Amino acid sequence: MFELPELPYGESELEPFMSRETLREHHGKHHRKYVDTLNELVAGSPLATETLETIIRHTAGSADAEERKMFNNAAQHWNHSFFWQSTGPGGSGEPGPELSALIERDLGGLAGFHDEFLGQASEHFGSGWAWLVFDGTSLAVMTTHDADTPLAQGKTALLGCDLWEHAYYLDFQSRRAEYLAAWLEHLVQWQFAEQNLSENGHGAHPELTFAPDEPVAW
Ligand code: MN3
Repeated sequence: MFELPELPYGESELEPFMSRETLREHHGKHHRKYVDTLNELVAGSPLATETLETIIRHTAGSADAEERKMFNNAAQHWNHSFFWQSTGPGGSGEPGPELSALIERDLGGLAGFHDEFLGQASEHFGSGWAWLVFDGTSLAVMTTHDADTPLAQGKTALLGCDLWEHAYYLDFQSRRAEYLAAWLEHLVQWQFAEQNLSENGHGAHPELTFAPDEPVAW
């Protein structure tokens, strides 16, 4: 059984940038629903004992309607778990030297990263996610639609931010750019990005990190 990971901080600790009400809805209801639905869908299926990452890779791009549902819920579980770790109190500031050097080389420094991230994420049409990724050679900013995830595209995610309206509507109404600016300036956990780069950034694919019956690592 997959489980909803606990938030690595208290529900009020991201205020005023992300409210307790938002986290209660977003983590406690939206994310929980993806986990519950995923468990229902995999029960009794050949994928029941597989890891989350294997389920995502196996069902990505499937034409089968049941597998599409499984992909959507598995990827949303993965994306949200990743988002909670990308986000935290006392965030932003500057990444360490290795990641800073890559950001300088590939994105024109932290200001360039902010511009690119804010631009792509603001303009992304509809629901989805914004990411900082490493493709084995260089860093890039990208967005994915709906539940889609860099994991399914063979890219290493370093940071991820939820662009679904449920992520910001209670705090910012429809002002997505304000939500993104607050996230970039106050909540980004560069240590998490560095950890992802050092653990997964040197190969083409991130390694499998947890099995269904193990406690979720994040
Ligand atoms: Mn969400």
